[in-house]
Amino acid sequence: MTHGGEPASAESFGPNGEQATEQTDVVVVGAGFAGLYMVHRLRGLNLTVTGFEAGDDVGGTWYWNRYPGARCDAESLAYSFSFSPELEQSWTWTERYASQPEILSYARHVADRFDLRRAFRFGRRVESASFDERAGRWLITSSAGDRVSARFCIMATGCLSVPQVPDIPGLDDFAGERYQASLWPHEPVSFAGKRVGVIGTGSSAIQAIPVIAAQAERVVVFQRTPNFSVPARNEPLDDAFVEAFKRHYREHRRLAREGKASGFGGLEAEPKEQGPAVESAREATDAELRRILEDYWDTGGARFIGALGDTLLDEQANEFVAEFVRDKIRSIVRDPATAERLCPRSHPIGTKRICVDTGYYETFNRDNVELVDLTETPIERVTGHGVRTADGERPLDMLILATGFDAMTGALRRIDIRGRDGRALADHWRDGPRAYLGLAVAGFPNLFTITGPGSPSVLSNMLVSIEQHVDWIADCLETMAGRGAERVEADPDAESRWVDHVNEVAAATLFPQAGSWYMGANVPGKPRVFMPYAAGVDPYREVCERVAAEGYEGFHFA
Ligand code: N01
Repeated sequence: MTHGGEPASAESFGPNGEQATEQTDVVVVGAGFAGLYMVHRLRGLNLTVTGFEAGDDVGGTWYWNRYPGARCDAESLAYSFSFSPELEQSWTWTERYASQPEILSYARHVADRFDLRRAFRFGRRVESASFDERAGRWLITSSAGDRVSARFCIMATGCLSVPQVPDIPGLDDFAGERYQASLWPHEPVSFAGKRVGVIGTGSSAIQAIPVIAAQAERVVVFQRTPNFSVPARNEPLDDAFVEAFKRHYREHRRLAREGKASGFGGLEAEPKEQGPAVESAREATDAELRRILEDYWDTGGARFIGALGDTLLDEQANEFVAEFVRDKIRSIVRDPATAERLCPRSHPIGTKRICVDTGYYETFNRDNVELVDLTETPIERVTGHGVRTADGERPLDMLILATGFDAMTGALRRIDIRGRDGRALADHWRDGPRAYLGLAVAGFPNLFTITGPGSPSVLSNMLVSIEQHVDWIADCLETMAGRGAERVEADPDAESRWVDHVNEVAAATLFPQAGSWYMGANVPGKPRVFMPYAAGVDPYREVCERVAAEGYEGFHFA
């Protein structure tokens, strides 16, 4: 493997006549967990790799999202690589849900341990990738002027990596400190003695607000849509628990791969399947259902949403669970009017990503925290010194935008990706993303997307899905080498059938009822299509394995 490409041969031309200055076997875009493991596997195939990463170091989402309180909502022992038993035995997590700094340290440790950094060029954003039909190669260009010719281009660009900046009048007039949660500075930010405004109440804000409120003079939360949140019950990991868990690590990993223990709460040292307590809310009395929910609430974590097997399928079951959480909010928040404003009513629970918090609702009992309901008093504009809503201006020293991401497709669409005949991916995806298995796109040979749209991705433990995709891609490249094939491309019909299937699965759930980022609804003009594959990681993995076993059904090799 090389970290620099080799000098390009004279044939390496881009479609517009540009010439590559170097060549490599594979370009990998992104040095998050997906890019790191992809490089590791490619190295095992004896392929030369050139990686690009916009950040100055590895870590991806955990490099950028350093806002106060940032931590994972999957349990550390499960949100980690399984490919190396030595790695999983030697690394020690300190908390049930790891904080951002700890996960970033882990990513750095993995990069060092497997010598992955030297594959990457940091601080460079890939700007374009175009397939040169004649040469059968991709030409990849970067913000630093790189022009690399590669046989394969693998996008490890992340599902939530393009921040969404809201179009609020006057935003740029604000004279105080302004931060985007997902682009938090590397230097310490002090909240002491400051009046802090937070716009947004998704997972990021719900994690950050309690931490900021404990330090700031005053916090004003600008809420447009309340979200459902469940307690994390985070705690330090006990040595004896970790030791016992590690003794069974291989079995824990098997259950995770098969979607039987997702790691979204309630992991025990002994491996155990984690199915719903009842398949349907209709199987139990209301009192029994409440006892089940109480038990999941006490254990903590996002697996709460799976306590009843039909929460995301049946409106009545969903409303029962939603009302349970609303009652929790009413019991925690002392001011009844504030509690009601915090109660979500506009979407079924779980159809927007459930949030996992540490003391979020309790924070609204503090004297220094105010909730502004933007449905009652919308933002008129940001001024030089605060935010003006319909009921007046609130003076602020700091404004934090926790306004989400252009999810799933944003990172791919902002690169000018052109396949055969110069066709732009943005055009191919004009009405919503189209991809075969979320791995490959018809008309874009030798291009792979890790955890792309149409795969379980954001509905799963990302580390589990990343490893599955990387392994599948590596196996595919190995098969190609064995067959002497130079090119692999998804068949347009196979792609269409898969897209239809993904849509059918989503249509049978309550997911499409929410204006969520899963649906692209948070980005003006983005097509409303449910983007992840909602059938679960196990059925999905089986499809991918079957496709490979049947000679890569739906793919053309040339
Ligand atoms: O973003 P979001 P996020 N005026 O899109 C509001 C993952 N994640 O960064 O709902 C006022 O959920 C918007 O309001 P509305 C996780 O998958 C994981 O918080 O559009 N408000 C919403 O409240 C998560 O789901 C972890 O009405 C505006 C908020 O901004 C995903 O990332 C931690 C507005 C955006 O919420 C995204 O989470 C953090 C406007 N103009 C993130 N525009 C963990 O692992 C937007 N909003 C725990």
